[in-house]
Amino acid sequence: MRKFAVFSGFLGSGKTTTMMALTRYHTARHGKAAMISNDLGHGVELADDRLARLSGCNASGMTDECICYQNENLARRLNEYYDDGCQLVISDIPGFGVGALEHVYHGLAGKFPGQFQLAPFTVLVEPRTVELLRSGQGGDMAYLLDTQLVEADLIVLNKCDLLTREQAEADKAWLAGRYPEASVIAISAREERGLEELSQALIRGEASMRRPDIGYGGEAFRAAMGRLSEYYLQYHAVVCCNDFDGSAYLVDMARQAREDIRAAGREIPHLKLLAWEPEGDFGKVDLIGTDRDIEVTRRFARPCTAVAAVLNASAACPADELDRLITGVVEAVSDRYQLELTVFKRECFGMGG
Ligand SMILES: Nc1nc2c(ncn2[C@@H]2O[C@H](COP(=O)(O)OP(=O)(O)OP(=O)(O)O)[C@@H](O)[C@H]2O)c(=O)[nH]1
Ligand SMILES: [Mg+2]
Repeated sequence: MRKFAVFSGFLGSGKTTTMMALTRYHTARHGKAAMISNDLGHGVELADDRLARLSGCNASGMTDECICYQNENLARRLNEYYDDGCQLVISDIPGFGVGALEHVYHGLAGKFPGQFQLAPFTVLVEPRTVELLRSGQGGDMAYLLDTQLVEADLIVLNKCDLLTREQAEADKAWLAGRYPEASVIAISAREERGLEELSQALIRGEASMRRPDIGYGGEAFRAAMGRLSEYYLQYHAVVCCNDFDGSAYLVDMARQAREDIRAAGREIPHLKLLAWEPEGDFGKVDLIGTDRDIEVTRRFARPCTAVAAVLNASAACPADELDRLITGVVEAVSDRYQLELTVFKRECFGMGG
C-alpha cells in the first residue's frame, strides 16, 4: 500500500498532534507510517517538524511554499518513504488548506498517474469552530472555515475530550447534515482516542476527487487571506543561572504575546513556542487565540543551561506589526530571564502576497 493523505484544517485544530498520534499508532498496529509538516517559511526550521522529531515520530518538513505548488518534491519525498517501507504518509498543508484538493490531489494524480493511492481528503475541525459555524457568525474567517469543510471527504472532529458524549454526537450530526458528501468521525488526538477509526478510514477509504466550487482565489478568499501574516524565529539561548525553568520562560512569552496582541487589537490563531536542550529534553507551549488559555503542551523535565528555540506564529495582523510585536516579546521576556540570544533566522510576511 502506498497511501497518501492530506490533513487540512484551521490553525490550531490539532493537525500536527493528530498526525503525530496517528503516525505512532499506525506504525505500532498496521504498518510503518510517516508524516510531513508543510509550511511557508523559507529555509526555516518548523516548530511542528521539530516537535514531531523530538517526540520520536517518523517525520520530516517541507518548507518554502505549499505542497500545492511543489508536486514533484512531494512525489519524491513520498517515494522515499514508500521505498523505506512506509505504507501510509500524511501531510498537512499551510494556512487553511483551501485549494489543496485541486492542487495536491489532482496535481499528483495528473502528473504521476497511478503512482499514489490517495486517501480521503481529510479536514480537521475543533469544537469551537463547529460552534462558530453553527452560530452563523465569524465573518470572512467563517467563510474560510466553511470552504475547507466543503472540500472534505472525511471530517475529523478533534478535541472530543473537551466535549461530553452528547455534545460530540450533536456536533457530528450537525457536520454530517451540513457537509453531506463527507464522513464524520470524532477523535481526541491528545488522549489518543478514535485513532483506530481514523486509521481504518484512511486505509480503506479513497479520495472522491470531486471538485466542489469553492471560489478559490475569489474576493472573499483574498480578503480573508490578506489579513494574515506568518512569523518564524529560530534562536539559541545561553542561560545565566542553573535554575532556569524553560517551561516558565515559554509560558511567560505566550502570556506577554497574548497581552500585546490583544492590546494592539489583533488576533493570533496560533503561536507555537518550542524549545529544547542538547540532551533532547524539550518544552512546548501553544497560544490559540487571545481569548483562550495558554496550553502547556509539554514541560521540560529538568532545568537547563542552554536551549534552542523555534517560534512560529500565524496572526491576523500586518506583517511589520506582527514582527515588531513578537520580536519585542521575545527580547523583553528573554531579558527578564537573563538569557543571551543568538538569532539564526527571523522572517515575517503577509499571506496575501
Ligand atoms: N484538548 C485537546 N487539545 C488538543 C488536541 N489536539 C491538539 N490539541 C491542542 O491544540 C493546540 C494546537 O494543536 P496543533 O496540533 O499544533 O494544531 P495544528 O492544526 O497543527 O495547528 P497549525 O500548525 O497552526 O495549523 C495544541 O495546544 C494542542 O496540544 C486534543 O485532542 N484535545
Ligand atoms: Mg501544525
